[in-house]
Amino acid sequence: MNKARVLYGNGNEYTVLLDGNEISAFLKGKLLHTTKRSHHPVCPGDFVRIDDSGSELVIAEVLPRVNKISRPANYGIRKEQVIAANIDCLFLVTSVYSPRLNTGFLDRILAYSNMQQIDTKIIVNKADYGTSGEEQEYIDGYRSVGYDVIETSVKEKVNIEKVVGLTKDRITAFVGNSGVGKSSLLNIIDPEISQKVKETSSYSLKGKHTTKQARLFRLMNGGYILDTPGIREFGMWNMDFEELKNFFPEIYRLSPECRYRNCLHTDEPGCAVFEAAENGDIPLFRYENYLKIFQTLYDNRNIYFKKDQ
Ligand SMILES: Nc1nc2c(ncn2[C@@H]2O[C@H](COP(=O)(O)OP(=O)(O)OP(=O)(O)O)[C@@H](O)[C@H]2O)c(=O)[nH]1
Ligand SMILES: [Mg+2]
Ligand SMILES: [Zn+2]
Repeated sequence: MNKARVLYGNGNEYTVLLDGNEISAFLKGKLLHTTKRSHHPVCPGDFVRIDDSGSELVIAEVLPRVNKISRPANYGIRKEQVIAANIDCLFLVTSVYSPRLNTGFLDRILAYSNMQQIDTKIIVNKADYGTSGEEQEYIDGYRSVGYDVIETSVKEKVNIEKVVGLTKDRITAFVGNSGVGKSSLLNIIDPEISQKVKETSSYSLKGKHTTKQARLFRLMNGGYILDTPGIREFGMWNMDFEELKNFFPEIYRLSPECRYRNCLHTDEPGCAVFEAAENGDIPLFRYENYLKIFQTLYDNRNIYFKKDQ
């Protein structure tokens, strides 16, 4: 049996890369049935074993995932929908205008990708609109805690070369709200795939071109890019509220200075994180988002988090 990589799927037919060729393979039998808590047993980025003994190629086995990007399935919140797997790098794409930068959303994904140990960079697109004082404060805040923030403009071709350079020889997923410019970036990075990008899009009611399916594209530079549909909500699949503190780098770093070793940095006395946020030593917006996400995780602790996974 041969090992292949899944580029994208359509019903039970998947396009996989086998020995450098894009071919169709089918999902059948046991694997086709949705597992108890997971929706979509196979996703872009998966490594699979192909059974070529029959008249058509069959996906016989999905190999263990190094990491995954998932969210609760839209229907039935208790099910996990895996969007992509085995990602080397995540580009969290946002824009300064239409839609505006939403730090609550960014911080959920940043914590999640940190938990999955995926190298993550922030792209602030549509820089041609200009950055307001408030947005600049957010950008500076992310840089101060250690994130790479790249400001781009597809319209004015700003920093596109830099983004292309970062995609070389690796698998990069573009994730973010609808309309921030994920597909536009992909188009300008590699014009040859622009037609394929259109194939995975449809017109929404508002007359906008919008990606409806996650798909991996092979680039000329040897890298792969995963275009994903805009994410409106990002559930923190399988995250424990008590662990959240480990996924905010600046909070994690300050934790040893708190009075209590198991401080959750919510309202404990002698909390170094609270103090740092109040003094402006760490960005206040990040700490406020931490508290909000903590509350959500706590309220949903029996839905999102199961120790058995
Ligand atoms: N001014 C400006 N507009 C941009 C820029 N990048 C993209 N746009 C526009 O923003 C709109 C949305 O771009 P898309 O690339 O479709 O956004 P997306 O993130 O792929 O959206 P979904 O597929 O719905 O998730 C389009 O009208 C683009 O022309 C930019 O750098 N500057
Ligand atoms: Mg798109
Ligand atoms: Zn604390």
